[in-house]
Amino acid sequence: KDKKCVDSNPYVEENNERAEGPVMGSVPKGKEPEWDDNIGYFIKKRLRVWCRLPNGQWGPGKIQSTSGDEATVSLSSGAVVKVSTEDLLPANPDVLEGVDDLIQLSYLNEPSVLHNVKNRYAQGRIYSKAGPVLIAVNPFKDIPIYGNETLTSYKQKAKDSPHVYAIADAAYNEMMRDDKNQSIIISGESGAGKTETAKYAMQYLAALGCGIDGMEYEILQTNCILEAFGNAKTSRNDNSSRFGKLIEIHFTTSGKICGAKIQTFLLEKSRVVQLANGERSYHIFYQLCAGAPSTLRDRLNLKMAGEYKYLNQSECLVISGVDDGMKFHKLEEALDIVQIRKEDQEQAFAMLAAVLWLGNISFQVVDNENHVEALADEAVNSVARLINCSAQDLILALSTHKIQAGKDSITKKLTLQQAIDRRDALSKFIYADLFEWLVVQINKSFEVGELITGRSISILDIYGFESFKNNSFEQFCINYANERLQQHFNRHLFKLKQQEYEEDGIDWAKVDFQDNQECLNLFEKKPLGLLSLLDEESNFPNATDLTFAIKLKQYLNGNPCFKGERGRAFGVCHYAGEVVYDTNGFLEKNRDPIHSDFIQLLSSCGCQVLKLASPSSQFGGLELSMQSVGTKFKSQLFKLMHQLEKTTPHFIRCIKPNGKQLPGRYEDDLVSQQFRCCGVLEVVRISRSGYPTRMTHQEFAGRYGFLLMDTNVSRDPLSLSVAVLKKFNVLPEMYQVGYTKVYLRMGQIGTLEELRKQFLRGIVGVQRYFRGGQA
Ligand code: AD9
Ligand code: MG
Repeated sequence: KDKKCVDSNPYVEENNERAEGPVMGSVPKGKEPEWDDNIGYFIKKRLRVWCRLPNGQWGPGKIQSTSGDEATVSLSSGAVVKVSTEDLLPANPDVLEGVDDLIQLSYLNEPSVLHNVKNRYAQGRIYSKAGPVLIAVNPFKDIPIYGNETLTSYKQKAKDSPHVYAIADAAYNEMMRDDKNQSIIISGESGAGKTETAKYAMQYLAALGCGIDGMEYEILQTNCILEAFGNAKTSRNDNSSRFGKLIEIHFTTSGKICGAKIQTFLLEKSRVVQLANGERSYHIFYQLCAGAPSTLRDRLNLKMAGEYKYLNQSECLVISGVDDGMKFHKLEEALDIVQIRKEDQEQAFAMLAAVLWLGNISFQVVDNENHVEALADEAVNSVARLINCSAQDLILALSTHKIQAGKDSITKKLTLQQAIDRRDALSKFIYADLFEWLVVQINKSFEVGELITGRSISILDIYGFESFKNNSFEQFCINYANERLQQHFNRHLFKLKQQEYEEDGIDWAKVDFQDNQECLNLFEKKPLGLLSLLDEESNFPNATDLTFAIKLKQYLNGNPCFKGERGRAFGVCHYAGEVVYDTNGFLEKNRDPIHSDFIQLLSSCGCQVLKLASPSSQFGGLELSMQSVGTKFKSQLFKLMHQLEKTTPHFIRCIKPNGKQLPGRYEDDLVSQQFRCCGVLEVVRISRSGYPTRMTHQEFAGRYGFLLMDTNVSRDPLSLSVAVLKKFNVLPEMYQVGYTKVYLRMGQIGTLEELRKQFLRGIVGVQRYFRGGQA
């Protein structure tokens, strides 16, 4: 086997300094052998270094002297400090200040990468590249880098600096060129800018693919609708998406938008009934209360937001700078544009009002066993009228529980807590169902006639990794989804590339990236994985959140990704760090019961916008209770991953520079933690040390072999390829020869192509190259 090993580091600069810097994460505390050898050089040339300060951050300085493992460093602040050489890392020369792509940096250590992105951010350049990945740092203010003018520059290739437009442009062009579906996968923490970024990507695609009946304009309107019903103010983001979203845009053969499809994931239902202080429920409630015209208010018996318990419980009714009333008018327009009929709109608003009134229903004790009954007041009467049932039926459904025992049914009264839980379950059910209905309606209006394969671009905007002080079932699901997405990212950027090199016998400096398969197994394995055990426990009538936690510890304690914590808690070692979950509420949230009494009630009310109640409903009570929330989410996620596997992915990592949603504030710690979570540095290293051009020996020999004009060379493609590379003096560090392919560094193929062109044109005699080998 003709396997050629080359010098492992081709990036040798003029002054012979080692260019390949250490990669964060692979070497603890920044220690790197070559760096030790280079310190002397840095002293001599008075080059800048990064020095780890006592507070853990990195500051720029220059080494004055070293003795043993200690160095004296003068910091740019003027202070002189003595530090261990382990706390020093090489800094990049000034000429590389603020490069577009982190790959261009000579030294790729953590402070260098952070500094580069920070430097750009300070100049309003919020986008950078890390190899194929776009990094977007949230500016938290309007910057003039969007809109028609910029859009046109990217379209005409007049601009090519990193931008979400450039990513959308690449996706579109690759789709047109390869007839292959594309995806733009946007991830990041809450408030990092995913949804805004997704909107800009859609805006660009709409501009490129405009043509058919203004459909692109209608598609953009969906954002307004989905945000009204699916976004809310949280402590992290005034407009936080509480659901995951995949929007698939379809194009014709000529590249015009011809349809779209939206899929949503895991709407946070609990927000409808329960709010943390300072947070809000879904925007739509406040918009409706503030903006509904008086006739509608009368028909729905609508009050101001502050009068509803579901909304006033968190003491936060408005968002500064947001006019909910005006937003309501925008929403109505958008609903018209996506062709939702006026009567359906009104039905939807009626369901919202019903949910609000449900929250105001109160209960009174009716016997000495503390059983309760709903009060027949304005709240009950309003709900009954809005969902079109009798007040008596509603009171019965809210206050009693019918149990089927053989052919007979027994009616049991409820305690206060049971009744409140049931009422809230009904509210959550109605809201979630309404949300689903809305998505179905939107999809109907964008239905694609005949699908053309390979002509779609999907944009995924999904909640990023979450780790709070108290983590519940929602974080559990969200982080599980992120674990899956991370694997997808790994697969594409690391595994596939690395595997390909290894299979072809290429000398490939292994890159230390975390494979998270083990963590995924912890979630998915049957029967002893988190989700299976949760389902099993959810099916036991007597199980509690505590018995669930005990069971987990009993079966999973040996798993390296699992951490048994005290009491009801357990920990999972995610790729982005360890998260402790509190199992409080897990079983109930996973079961998500909708009681048969409600099913009966709602199915008799004939409301068009509720799935349960619509005539085409395929939901019998049984089917509803079949799948747990966890299992349903898992299969949705599998379907999503399967769909994404079939696309060429483009990744955007959104970064939140501070936790206060403030412009101009860049917190090093927060950013570096996010860089670590999304593997930015590893990506840079892989992309740079890679060989972007690869051709099979057949292709290579077929294309360039004739340039040899030498019949003595063996005719097998591999030998021909080697002969071509030698003959034309391609430097040994610029290529590798694998079992099946030739791998070339950036720029090499251009030189060979030029030779070939000239030869074919006969302008220059090929003989010349036999001697000098220079073009
Ligand atoms: V969450 O996971 O849904 O809670 P996102 O979606 O990551 O979150 P979002 O896109 O909603 O964050 O951005 C948060 C806020 O940052 C926006 O409301 C804007 O005020 C701000 N933002 C984000 N991106 C940009 C931008 N490119 N230009 C200006 C921006 N402001
Ligand atoms: Mg969002």
